Amino acid sequence: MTHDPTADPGRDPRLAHGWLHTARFLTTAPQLEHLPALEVPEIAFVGRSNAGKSTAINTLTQQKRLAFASKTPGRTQSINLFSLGKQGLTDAVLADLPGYGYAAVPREAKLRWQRVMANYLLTRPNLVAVVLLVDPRLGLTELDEALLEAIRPRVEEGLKFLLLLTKADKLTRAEANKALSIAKLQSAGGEARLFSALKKQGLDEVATLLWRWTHGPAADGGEKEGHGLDPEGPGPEPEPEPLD
Ligand SMILES: Nc1nc2c(ncn2[C@@H]2O[C@H](COP(=O)(O)OP(=O)(O)OP(=O)(O)O)[C@@H](O)[C@H]2O)c(=O)[nH]1
Ligand SMILES: [Mg+2]
Repeated sequence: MTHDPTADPGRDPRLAHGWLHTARFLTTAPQLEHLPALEVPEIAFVGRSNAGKSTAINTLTQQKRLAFASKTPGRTQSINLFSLGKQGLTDAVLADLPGYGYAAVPREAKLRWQRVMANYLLTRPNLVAVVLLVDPRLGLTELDEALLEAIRPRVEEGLKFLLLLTKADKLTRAEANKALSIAKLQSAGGEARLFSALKKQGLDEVATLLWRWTHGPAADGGEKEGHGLDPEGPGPEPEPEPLD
């Protein structure tokens, strides 16, 4: 099958999983200005702390400890990039972002992280897609809504968007269906899917979608000039403590 020249990882989940399995750590960036300028398409995994971002990345790439997942909220504290691509050739990048909304984080750090993340989502030139992970038992929180509002103009300009309902294993079938219908309305122009790392639910759909997003006609992220990470300059960046 893998030798079939017509084989398309955008449709064949086995091929998409093979591609995702090539994921390897690229770099970690405590601040935006530490992110390397990249030409390949990038997909960001965002959401509140503990939503399951790192676990989703590990599950999708079939690697146990690629991204740091933990019961302790706030585990991911920097932007971590992972390269994808066969034969060592990077054709896409996944970004695992620190979660937001973790109550124990001081207000100052929270505000700073919100600013960093908004900057990242609005200005990262090679960003082609955003996966917003939401625990359907909590629904969209105020911060999720704010993030959606912030990226809406970019979604209208072609940024791909997926509202991923995580930990679907915690819901009954009826609850899951209801959560999915609500999420479809909330995703405003984007996609919505149920996902469970535990039950391996939704993996095929998400894997093929990630491939199509990074290999489709609009996968170059549009503007390629400059790094464009922070048009207003880095500004004062205080203490390097946890971002979320
Ligand atoms: N039942 C269940 N638990 C999950 C699932 N996905 C993640 N979890 C659990 O949720 C907790 C948080 O997962 P993480 O992947 O670390 O969450 P995160 O969004 O990366 O969190 P931060 O890095 O703090 O932003 C861990 O205890 C995971 O085992 C799932 O699909 N089902
Ligand atoms: Mg994490």
